Amino acid sequence: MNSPVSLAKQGDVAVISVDNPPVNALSQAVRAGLISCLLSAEQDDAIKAIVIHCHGRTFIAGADISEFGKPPLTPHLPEVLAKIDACAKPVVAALHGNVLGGGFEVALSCHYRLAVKGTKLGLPEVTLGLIPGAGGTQLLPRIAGVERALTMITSGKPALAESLVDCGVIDQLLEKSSTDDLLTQVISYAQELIKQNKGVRPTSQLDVGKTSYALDTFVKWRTKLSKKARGQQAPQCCIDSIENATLLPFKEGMLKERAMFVTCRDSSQSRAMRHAFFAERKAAKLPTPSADNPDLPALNIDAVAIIGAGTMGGGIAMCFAKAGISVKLLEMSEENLARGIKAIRERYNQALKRGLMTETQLENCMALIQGTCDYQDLTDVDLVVEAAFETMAVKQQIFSKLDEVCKADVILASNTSYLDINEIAKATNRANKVLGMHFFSPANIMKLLEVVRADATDEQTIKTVMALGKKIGKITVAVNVCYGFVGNRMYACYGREANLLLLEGASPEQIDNAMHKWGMAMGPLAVNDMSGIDIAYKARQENPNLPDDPAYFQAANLMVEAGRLGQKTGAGFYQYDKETGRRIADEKVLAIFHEQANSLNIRQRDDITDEEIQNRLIFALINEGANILSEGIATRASDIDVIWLNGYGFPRHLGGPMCYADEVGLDKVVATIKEYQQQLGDQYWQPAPLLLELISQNKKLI
Ligand code: T1G
Repeated sequence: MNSPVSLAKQGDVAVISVDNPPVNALSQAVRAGLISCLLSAEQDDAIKAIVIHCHGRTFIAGADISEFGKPPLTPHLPEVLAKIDACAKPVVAALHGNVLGGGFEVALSCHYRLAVKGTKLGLPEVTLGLIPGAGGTQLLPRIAGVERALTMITSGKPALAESLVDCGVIDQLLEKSSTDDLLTQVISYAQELIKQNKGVRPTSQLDVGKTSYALDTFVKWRTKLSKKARGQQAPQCCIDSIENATLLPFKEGMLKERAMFVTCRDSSQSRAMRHAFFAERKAAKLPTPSADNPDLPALNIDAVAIIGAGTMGGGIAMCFAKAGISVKLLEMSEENLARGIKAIRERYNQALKRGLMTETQLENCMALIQGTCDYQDLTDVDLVVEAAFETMAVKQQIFSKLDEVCKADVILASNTSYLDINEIAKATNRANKVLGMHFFSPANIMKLLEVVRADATDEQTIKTVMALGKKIGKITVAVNVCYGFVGNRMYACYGREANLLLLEGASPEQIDNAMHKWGMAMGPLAVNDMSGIDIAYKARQENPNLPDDPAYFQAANLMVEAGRLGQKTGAGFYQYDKETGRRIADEKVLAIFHEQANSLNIRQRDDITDEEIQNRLIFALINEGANILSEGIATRASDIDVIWLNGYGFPRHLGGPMCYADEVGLDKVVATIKEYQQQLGDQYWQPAPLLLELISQNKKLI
């Protein structure tokens, strides 16, 4: 089979070209090809300098992640980089696109680096539960200094080439051009090196520079990341390995880095985070055969309308404007419209203050958002997202009006969190163009978009909206209709158990602390207080199929009925300090729950453990997720993980509820569910048939 790496000569410059689409990942063939071509060029006396470049849209974007978890293949990447570093002739990297992970390590091992403006360079290994495994923690500090290395490696965030010139990572920036132009310019640079007799610059021989960082740097970074990346192993290993670069000779630092990389690579946290990486990309692909049908292309969406300029409607409008799509924002009154547009500008200003957008970008986004109170202004849009009140009557009225004024092929989407899209579609004569686009609050921040296919939704509509979701920067998952679709249906089970535990004697802080200790960013009751306990309360009022159980979400109902809606009323499951907004445990709620428990004959217990809280909330998620899979509401277990990782803050280093269930062991999950069935009854704790089936076949969910 042809090697993805080839060698050519331009005069006295050797050109090593990598061509391994789609991202020139460092597969075994690429690693072997690099070594072979490098040795040939090094042994060729006619060659005075060597250039490494890549075909396609990017320089090497990293190791081939799909090889992890399989028996490692030689040559290992550190061996390749050692040969580049030690090469007797100057090696120049020609960089474009996304120079990430092992790709950046290849570049750092080269003696010179030229990059097209806009090139992104980074070491994202930590986002996969890894540390750079081919010298990144030893090379980057030697070129860019300790602080820059700590920032880039522990965050995993790439930096633009323009910002890496001063610190010496990039030797020359080149104008945006084609890959060929880039190569021509880099060859000229190499020829200049030869003319000026500029030789090799092995990075490994650079000194980290003892004065380039404060003595308490590593202590400070360990403390910071123990909070910011709580429970994660890889960020701490990154710090340890970068500190080794300041303490040990290069070779020893490399050996210790490799050992830590292997430990991380073989950890459950990295397996979970690599699963998340591929699951998100798989979710973007429709599981239907028409997904690749060229006769059914996704439609162009150049102009949209958003119905409702409230928190959700405004956030959704921001997503489209940020992607350069014009937005008609419709409200029922000029006053509501003005308030909504003002709120949008304020939220964009927050992004500006955080350096996430420029003043020009902000004004361009605002210019793309046109307010109106007249449906007649919507006749030229390609798609509408309705984000109005969460009642079926209101939505059907809006969809009927939209059906009247919009062009025949316009897609009509609802942002409903729970309601039946099939019922909404009945208000139109275009049910094939109606579906759900369920955004998560705040819509301009949260990455998840559930694309809800109704019975009559046609393939082209689904395909169009899946592509549109990616265009506006969302992680999209196609799901089918049921109450609450996938995420919220599972979230109701999670919240149900939290509410029942309150009536059984656990306090809000015990439940929240247990879930925080388990890995959730915030406990369920603090989250309820933050978003408003009345939101789900109103949804339950609209739900005709509530379980026949007077205790169901009764703790939350009592809070709402007592006017304790959460932070917005100064009290909910907790009290909130008027000055600081700080959350304070409130004995009053315990008395309310105790009284309710007595009236419902629920035995209050003082032996509720953190483990019981954690298992009841998380195994309730797992069990409902398995039922959702059996019913075909979600088509892949990995899709359910993508929803929970990106919509509900499930810890990424645990991979999502389905991945976590496999890690715990389905037999243990089911055995615990059976214990709850004995202890708490059949109503909520019947093991999902799919779990039983997988155990009998010795299979897993993922
Ligand atoms: N390995 C294998 N496949 C990869 C890959 C990789 N590193 N990166 C992308 N793909 C596949 C992806 O699954 C998809 O496949 C297709 O390429 C397009 O990807 C030794 C140990 C580069 C910014 O973490 O961030 O190096 O679905 O849809 O939106 O120290 O891909 O088409 O079949 O994401 O244009 C470090 C991961 C690895 C970079 C492009 N590198 N990739 O985004 O395309 S660890 C990374 C990305 C490492 C060293 C360590 C993005 C991208 P399919 P895509 P995109």
